[in-house]
Amino acid sequence: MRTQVGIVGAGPAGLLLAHLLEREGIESVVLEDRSRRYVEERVRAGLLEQGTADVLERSGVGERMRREGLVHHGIELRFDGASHRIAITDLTGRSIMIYGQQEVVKDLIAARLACGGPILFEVSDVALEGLDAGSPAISATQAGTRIRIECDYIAGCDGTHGVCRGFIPDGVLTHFEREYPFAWLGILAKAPPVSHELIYSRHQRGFALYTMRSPSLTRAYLQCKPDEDLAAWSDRRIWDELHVRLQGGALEEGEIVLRGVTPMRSYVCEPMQYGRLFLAGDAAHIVPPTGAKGLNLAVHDICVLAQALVAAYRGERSLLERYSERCLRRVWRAEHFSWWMTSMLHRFDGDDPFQERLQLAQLEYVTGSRAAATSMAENYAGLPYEEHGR
Ligand code: FAS
Ligand code: PHB
Repeated sequence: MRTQVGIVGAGPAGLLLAHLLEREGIESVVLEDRSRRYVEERVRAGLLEQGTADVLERSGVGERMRREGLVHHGIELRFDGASHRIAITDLTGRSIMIYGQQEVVKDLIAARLACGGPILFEVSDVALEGLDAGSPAISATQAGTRIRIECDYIAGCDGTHGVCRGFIPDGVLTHFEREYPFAWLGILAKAPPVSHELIYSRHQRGFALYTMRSPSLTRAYLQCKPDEDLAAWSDRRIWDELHVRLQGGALEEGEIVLRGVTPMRSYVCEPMQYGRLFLAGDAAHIVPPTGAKGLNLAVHDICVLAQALVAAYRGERSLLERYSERCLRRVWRAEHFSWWMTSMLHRFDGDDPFQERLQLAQLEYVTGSRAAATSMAENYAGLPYEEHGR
């Protein structure tokens, strides 16, 4: 087989890249090791920055998001038994969109199949070659048959556990990493959200986040141990802990239809490219979900990569050469913001009263100073995309 751009991974990054390239008349093939059903039902992110919502809308896959998504103009911070609103839209003129990642994936797959674009699901043993020889190719096995796809460029959009990064020779990449001594126990429940805005709560017993997916689906997270035993958490215990950590206010309970533990980690690899291979999204960087930046960073990478590939096919290669540099500025801004939110709102092991005072001082400042609240709000809603005129 031959195509222009070979894309590994049918997550939001890979699918959006195929979509944006298709709109510019550039062919691609997407390879995914899971089934279509699996990727369309996988529950992950739920908060879209203004910039992400604009990209989906401008590129023609935002109609259902606009219809079913929830536009929010603020969030609540709770600590010391009190609640404080951060008026994001009043402070920045920008808003956020609550719309499940799997809904974004469904919309992108539907658009892809509607234009006849190939997505090869349930492939295995993906291998890359010719990255620095100018003749890249992807080989994989599908339904027992080994296939080889020659292309001009390869996009590694295969997430944190993907294989593409591993095909970059040793010594080329620098890895920056930070592990956190806690994780998130996340639930999805058939319960109408009681708050019309997200609630981030710092509590003696640990962090809690109250969010949603729709007017009938609540999503919530509790800080837990990295090796937390889910079996030790009955529905009763989860709701009781949420009541306590959300520090008052009504809470509608309902059937918990999904639960899982999400590790908390910060990771960046530099550079995000090698020869004809370009890494995007979680394949190149991970943020703890406290700042809701994972999906949004992936979308920004893809906007930079799509623009650079389009320019390269028109003979202008400098954007492609600067792909990494152009992404990493926003990546590190989001890494800092996600680390800052995580450090301000979580309970760290050991009894460290000085750390606790620092957290409370930070929360007092960000909820008491317009300048500090504005800084938080603009990072949270997402800084405007630079340079590409979007
Ligand atoms: P993805 O991981 O989404 O997609 C990569 C794709 O590549 C997957 O479909 C995978 O199956 C496929 N793949 C992997 N290896 C392959 C191989 N060898 N061959 C072929 N295909 C392969 N972010 C937020 O902002 N807010 C959140 O609330 C939030 N919650 C999260 C919860 C969880 C449990 C996790 C893991 C992440 C969460 N994130 C959240 C981060 C998440 O949204 C990611 O940032 C986002 O999925 C990144 O998108 P992609 O880079 O496309 O990677
Ligand atoms: C979510 O809705 O899943 C969500 C929202 C905000 C976050 C993390 C997760 O910071």
